[in-house]
Amino acid sequence: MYGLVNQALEDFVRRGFGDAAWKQIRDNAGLNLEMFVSMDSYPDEVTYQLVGAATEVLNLDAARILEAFGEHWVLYTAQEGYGQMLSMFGSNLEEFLLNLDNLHSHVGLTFPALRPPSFQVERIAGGHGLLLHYRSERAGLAPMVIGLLKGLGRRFAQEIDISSGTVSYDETGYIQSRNVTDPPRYEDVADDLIRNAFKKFPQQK
Ligand code: 1MF
Repeated sequence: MYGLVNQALEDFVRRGFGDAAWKQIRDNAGLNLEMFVSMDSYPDEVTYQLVGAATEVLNLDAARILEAFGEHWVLYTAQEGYGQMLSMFGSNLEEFLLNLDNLHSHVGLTFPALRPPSFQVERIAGGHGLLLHYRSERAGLAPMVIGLLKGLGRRFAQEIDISSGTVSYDETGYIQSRNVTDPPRYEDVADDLIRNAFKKFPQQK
């Protein structure tokens, strides 16, 4: 992923837990670099290693870290030069979600190494809710999407309720959709999903 993601993760940890925690996480992740370059593309493993190391140093589940990080991402990118771009793609939650694929196409024009997820939005018939389908090449990041939604709720000062969120996933462990008729509860599958995703990237010591 682009260095911007790892930078945002660094910013999240430093603000929330301090510089010492970050240094520990960076060292435990086995990275021998001082800083990330936002425009450089890094292997996904770097991000997974950092989150994996953070679970141990901060003693928090990966799902909780990813969710909080997702919320931070929306605020961070808005402050780090992407505020205008974010504004171009919607002024409320629904509009923004409908435009997310367009936003990623826009970014991808300039930064071709982008491997964006895809979002599809459905109005729930009769209700006020939206059904969000999230598809990604990357495993285990669904909790980050929950946080992204919360961050957007803050950005647009819109109250959101995603407590009834459910996920489904295929045999590869990649989340396919949040719309199935008899889904497992999000909380029940998130843990396994995350654990499996991080198993693929064992920590280097
Ligand atoms: O492949 C990638 O490198 C990549 C990086 C960031 C793909 C997607 C994203 C953004 N996405 C992160 C979670 C990805 C989860 C997954 O892959 O399954 C968050 C998308 C999102 C969702 C809800 C609300 C807002 C969101 O993001 C807005 C956004 C998206 C992309 C950028 C900024 C804001 C962006 C801008 C420039 C980039 C990379 C991403 O690259 C740079 C950065 C600095 C200098 C040059 C290029």
